[in-house]
This record gives sequence, structure tokens and C-alpha cells, in this order.
Amino acid sequence: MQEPTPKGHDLIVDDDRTSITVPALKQAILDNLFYVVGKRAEVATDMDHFMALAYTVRDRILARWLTTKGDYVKHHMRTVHYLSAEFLMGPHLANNILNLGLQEAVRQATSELDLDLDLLIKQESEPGLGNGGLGRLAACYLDSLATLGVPAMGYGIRYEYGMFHQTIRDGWQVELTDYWLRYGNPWEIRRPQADVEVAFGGHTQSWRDPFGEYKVQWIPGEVVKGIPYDTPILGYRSGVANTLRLWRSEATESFYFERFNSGDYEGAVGAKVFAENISKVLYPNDEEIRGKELRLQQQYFFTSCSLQDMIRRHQNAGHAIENFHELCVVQLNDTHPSIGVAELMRLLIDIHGLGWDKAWEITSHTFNYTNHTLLPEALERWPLPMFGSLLPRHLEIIYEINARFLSALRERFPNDEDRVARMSLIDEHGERYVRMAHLACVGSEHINGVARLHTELLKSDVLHDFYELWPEKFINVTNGVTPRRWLAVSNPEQTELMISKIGQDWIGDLDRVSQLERYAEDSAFRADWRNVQYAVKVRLTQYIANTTGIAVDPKSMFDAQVKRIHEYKRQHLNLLYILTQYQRLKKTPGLEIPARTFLFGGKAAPGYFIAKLIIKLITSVAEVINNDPEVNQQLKVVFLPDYNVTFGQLVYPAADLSEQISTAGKEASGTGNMKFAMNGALTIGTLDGANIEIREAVGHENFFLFGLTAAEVAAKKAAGYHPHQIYESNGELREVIDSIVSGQFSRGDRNLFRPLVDGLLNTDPYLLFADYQSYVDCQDQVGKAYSDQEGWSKMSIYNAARMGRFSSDRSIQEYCRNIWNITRFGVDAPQAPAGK
Ligand code: Z15
Repeated sequence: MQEPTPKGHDLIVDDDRTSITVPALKQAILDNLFYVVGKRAEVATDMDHFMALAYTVRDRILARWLTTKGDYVKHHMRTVHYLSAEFLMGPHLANNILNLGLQEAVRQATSELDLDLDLLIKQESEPGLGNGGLGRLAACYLDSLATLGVPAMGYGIRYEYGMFHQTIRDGWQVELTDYWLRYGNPWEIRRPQADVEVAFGGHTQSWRDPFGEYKVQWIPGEVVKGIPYDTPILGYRSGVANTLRLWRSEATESFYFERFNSGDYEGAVGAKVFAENISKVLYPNDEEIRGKELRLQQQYFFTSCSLQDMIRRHQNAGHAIENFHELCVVQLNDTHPSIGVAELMRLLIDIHGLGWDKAWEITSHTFNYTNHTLLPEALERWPLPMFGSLLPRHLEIIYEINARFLSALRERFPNDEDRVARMSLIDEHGERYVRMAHLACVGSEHINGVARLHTELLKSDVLHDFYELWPEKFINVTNGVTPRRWLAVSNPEQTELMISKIGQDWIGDLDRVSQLERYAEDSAFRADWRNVQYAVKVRLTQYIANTTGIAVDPKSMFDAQVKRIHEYKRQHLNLLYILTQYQRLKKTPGLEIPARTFLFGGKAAPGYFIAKLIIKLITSVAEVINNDPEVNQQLKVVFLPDYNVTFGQLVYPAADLSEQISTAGKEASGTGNMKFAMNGALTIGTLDGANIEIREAVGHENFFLFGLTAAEVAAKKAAGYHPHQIYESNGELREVIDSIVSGQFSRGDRNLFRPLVDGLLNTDPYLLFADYQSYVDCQDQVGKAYSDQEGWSKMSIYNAARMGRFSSDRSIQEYCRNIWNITRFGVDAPQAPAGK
């Protein structure tokens, strides 16, 4: 090894840990393998080599990371704090290599060491610290924040066990735990010196101080410690690395030893278990959170840690607490961190000695709230007794916020006690609850939905009373996804073809993909486009063969629906079409339809019986169809187990058709819809969530639309919806339903799928039957369109070329301008060093 280069004030020095030449990278990989991993090359496994490479890449991030941090402090930059219970980051290695501009150098270095880079990349187990759309959105936003050079920090929980792994046994979902830290995590740095304490339980005491001021002290029952683990988040060639700070809960020594020394061994062990449980496991429920106390503990834990950390860093940088909201802005990702409103009030009043009015001025100018759902069951409420015993001081503060809020409300709307009851932070109909969405609305400067329709429905429906009171608080920011991970990393074949025609600027500025439009009319380009698509499908075909043993034909249309399994997303509507086609083929052997492979992927919440039954129905239908020689040349059905970010990176590029078929008015935005279309898939979809805006962008003629609108859905329900009548009057639908009930897909068991079918026949709350015919007709059109390959390629290219608006860079720019009031970014960021 060469002598270390002496370091000056400039952190970016060209030495063996920062140089990006191929010989330096090779040397660094070997060096890290020996000194960090502790292995000789002769005996090192693929995992050891992955680790050595990951440390090599991390070394090249660190100067940027520390410089970025220093710059934010030095320039007193207003900083965004994105609080989220979930961050679904996906594997870091390939993304970091891309963002550093090291793709070619690392490929060269590893190949000269006889290492297979793609194989090493596959060794990384993904941090599955999220359920689905909400957690992945947070990850895309961190990527864009760093790319745009916005001073920002992500705050969340370092779950020891992330999203469960899904296996399929006998057609049913079986959950396995995800111990993602088993081989160590090369990206994170533990920062024990930045720990904080968080209290729970106990009671409060109040008194008047010598000046007659009312003071409150919280005497907690338990205290735990939060230890931050930091991960650098690189921008795409921006030279910036922001921080994702995740908190791990641990026992405080003092609480533990106090009990231990007084002979209360059980109490000591109990305190340790209590503390360590908090960050142990992610709740695997998307959209529906039931009143579990541990979940509230998790929410309060990470929110309190994060706010204390923000205050400490604010003060360490020399700023007065009174200016907190001028330098710190908080985005609440759903209501999960909304307890932060009460916690910041507590910290400002009880700990930092501010009066109520000043504390409220700061708090209400710090927070902003993003709502992600219209489903009533997903709006969080906590039973009052549980809330009060876990957070007694916060309940008092919420009562006081509520008293002031309601009296202002009564002034504005006299003699309207119904409105007061509807808007109160406390639900008093029967059992009492704290309404977290109301706390978030009252405590936030801005409230936003995640797609145009969703925001409109928030205003007209779910949060209508708040909209009437504060129309100026409401704003729409349509979701976006990062083109780095979802195109450049996951679809290198298409990326390369695009670069050959329009250069590579679009990766950092997706509006520029529009330059691709003119190639839609170029038949040579369309042929290239199809060849690339075919190659990507072959990749997925091999993966499907290896993992499921099912042989699919890469020449068939790949029709994909990957997302959480939920009734409102209507995977079973997709199934009804598959079964319709199956019945038609059985009746008319040799019927001319283009070959299709239906791909499903997604996890069901472990306690969501109907969702699990939908998986069982998919796998059961797959077994029958795939083994029926009369149809299996034209139809294949595949359920891909353990769908996750890594897997998504394989599926989005390979799809020809994207299924976005939720009941209109139920999917807040959807983001998978964007990932598919960017990769050139066409969409079959309802006028729901961001589908509406995607259709406008790509052109109505390049989108397969079906189904009722949100307004028609509401009207139909209001008028009285009778699914059984549709069943009676629609022959094809009746045959399909009857075939499920007959036991044809359950080895004669007529009861297995009864709960699913009865739900449809009796109530059908998501209107599958109402949309059935429209969906079937639309799918038939899709089939016809696919037979015209030239026409299909044109539509595909127009989709890819018109998705610029759906980059998360655009979303983040809107947040900066319309919500965060952040104007100083990019220009202050240090420049990226040269290198492709
Ligand atoms: C979640 O993934 C979403 C909403 C929620 O309320 C919860 Cl708890 C989890 C999803 C929406 O269903 C989806 O439509 C949206 O695209 C995504 O959040 C990101 O906004």
C-alpha cells in the first residue's frame, strides 16, 4: 500500500480511498477485503466480495457526505426533515455506483479481478423497511432531494426485522421473518454519541413557579434510548450526499441498573425487553393500522428522537430555539409521525421553557402533512385510555390544542355543534379516540394529497370540514418516481438505446425524454425498441423458470400486476378476465387470441384473510391453466413469490401491459403505474389516482381506459348497488363465477373460495361486477392492439417519451416551491468530480 496522502482542509483528496481510476479501485477492493472483511481472496465468497466492493464505494461517498453536512451548517440552510415510519430503499450498491458515475470504472475493475459485478450486486439483501407505495415514495424522494441538492434528512426507524419474506406453500402465502442485518450492513454508521432518551408512561405533576407560571413535569414510567444509524443518500452526479437517520431503541443503562441493583431482576430484564422491542419489527399492514400499542410506541419513539435531534443540531449550529421553524421544516409522511405536533409543543414548553403562544407559532409553522389514502379504515385513531397511559403529557397538550381550536371554530361557525364534533381532535361517538389526521391538519401549515383526483376528494370529502376552514392550507403534489433506480439501474438495455439517440441528460432531468418522441415514427428504431424489450423479457423468463419452475414464452404479451394484495386494487378483477378467456378457449379450441402471460406479485397483510384467499385463487387458477394443454400455449398465469424492490426492478422493464385497475376513488396515486409506463409498458386502467394524469400525459390514444369514474362509483353506491343482478344478467360473468364455486380450481372443494365469491355476490364493495364488462371489452382491445406490433411499439415509445412529469425530481421541486419555501439549493452544492 502507498503512504496515506496528508489531508488538508479540502476533504476531497485523491488517495487510495477516493481515487476512481481502475487500478485504484482494484487495489481498494482487495484492501477492503483483507482489512475490513478479513478474508483472503482465495477463500472469499461472493458475499465477501460484495462487502469489499460496497466498502470501496462507501469510501468514495464519505468525502461528499461530510462536505455536504458541513455546507448545510456553514451556510445556515433551511433543511427539510422527512419523517416516515417506512423507507423502502431497496439495495444500495448499483444505485450508488450509478450516482457516483462509476459504472464503467467499477465494471472494469471487477472484471480485471475476475469478479462478476452483476453477481456481486445480487448478494445485497434489500433493507425492506416498508410495506409498499408509501415507503417506496419516501425512498424516491430522498434520491431526488439529494439529486437536486436540497438540504434534507430522512428520519425513521431501523427495524431489525423488515417486511416479511413471502413463500407459497400449497398455493397459500406463508410468512418468514426478514433478518436483513444477518451479514452486516456496510452502508450504515452507528452514532452512539448522538443518542437521545425517550420516555413513556407514568404521570404528570403541575405547579406554579415563583413567578406564578404554570409548569408541568412528566414523571415517566419507562425511559429508552434511541441510537441513530446514518446512511448516506447520494444524489445523481450532484456531488451531494444527504443523510437517512434511522433510530434503534435500546435500554438505558441507568434504568436497567437501578432496578438490577435494587434486586428487581425481573423489572430490569423487563425494561430491557420493553426498550429493545420498539424497533424490533415493521408492522406488515399497508393501509390498515389497528390500535396496537407497540405501533404507537414506535411512532412516538422515532418522532421524539428525530425532533430532539433537530433541536440539538439547530442549537449546536448556534441558532436560537425561537428561530427553529425558520431553519427546520418537517414533512409528515402520513399520520404515522403526527404525534410530533404534540411532542414539539412539549419540548418547546416543558424542556425549553417557551410560552404556549410562541411554542404554537413555531410548531404550526414547522409541520406539513401528506395524506396518502381515502380509505376510512386507514385513518389512524388511538383509543383514548391507551393513548393517555402511554403518553399522559401529550394527551394534556392535545386537550389544550383542541380546546383552543374548538373555541376558534365556534367563533367562526356559531351554533354548529355537529361541525365541532366532526372536527374535534377527539372522537366522542361511543368509545373515545384521538384522531391523528385531525391533529396533523391542525398542526400543519400545508396539507397535501398525492394526485390531483386524490387532493380533490380530500377537499370535497375526507377532509372537507378542514378545507372549508382553511382552504389555503390544501395543495396537490402528484407523486413521482426516480428515473435513476427505475430506469437507469433496472433497465440498462433500454437506457443504452435511449442514450444512443438522445444522450444521457434525461437521467437527471426527465423532461428531456420527450426528445424520444420523434423516434416513435422511425421503423428502424421501433425494431431496436422491440429487440431491447425482448431481451429484457428473456431475463425475466429465466428468473421465473429458476424460481417457480414455470416455462413462459418471452414472445407472449407480459401482462403484469405487482403491488400489495388488497380488495380495492382488484387483483381478482384481473382473474375474472383470465377465467373469461379460459372459458372462451375451452369452448372454442383454436380461438385466435395473442399469447399472454399474466404475472402477479404482491404480499398480503398476514391477518387479511380475503387477500390471502385471493393469492390462493391466483395460484389455483395458475395450476389449472398452466397444466391444461388445450390453453397453455395461449395463457399462462404466474404468481411471483416475495415481490419486493429488487424484484420490481426485474418486472417493470419486462412488462408489456401494466394493470392499474383499482376502483375509481380508492387508489390515492399509485406509483407502480409510473414505473411501468417509463419503461414503455402500456396501461390498462381506471380513472383513479395518478392514472388520470398519466393518461393525459401519454395521450388518450396510448392508454387503455375502462370502468366507472369516482363520481359514478359514488352515485351507484348511493342509488343502491346490486351485484347479484349483474351476475344474473351477464352470461360470461356467471359462467366464470360458477366455475370458481364448482370446485374446478379447488380439486372439487366447493367451499374454499366461498367467502370471496359470496362477498362479490352480496355486497361487492369495490364494484368488480359493475366494471366487469367494461374491463373485459377493454382487455379484448388490448389483445387486438398487441397483434399489431408496429402500432404497439409506437404507443410504447410515446409512453416512455411522455413520462417526464412523473419523475420524483418534479414532485420535489413542487414541494420545495409550494410547501417548504426552499429556494436555495443546487447552487450551494459542491460540484461532482469528473467521471462518467
Ligand atoms: C401506503 O402504501 C399508501 C397509503 C397509505 O395510507 C398507507 Cl398506510 C400505505 C400508498 C397509497 O395506497 C398509494 O396510492 C400511493 O401511491 C402511495 O401510498 C404513495 O403516496
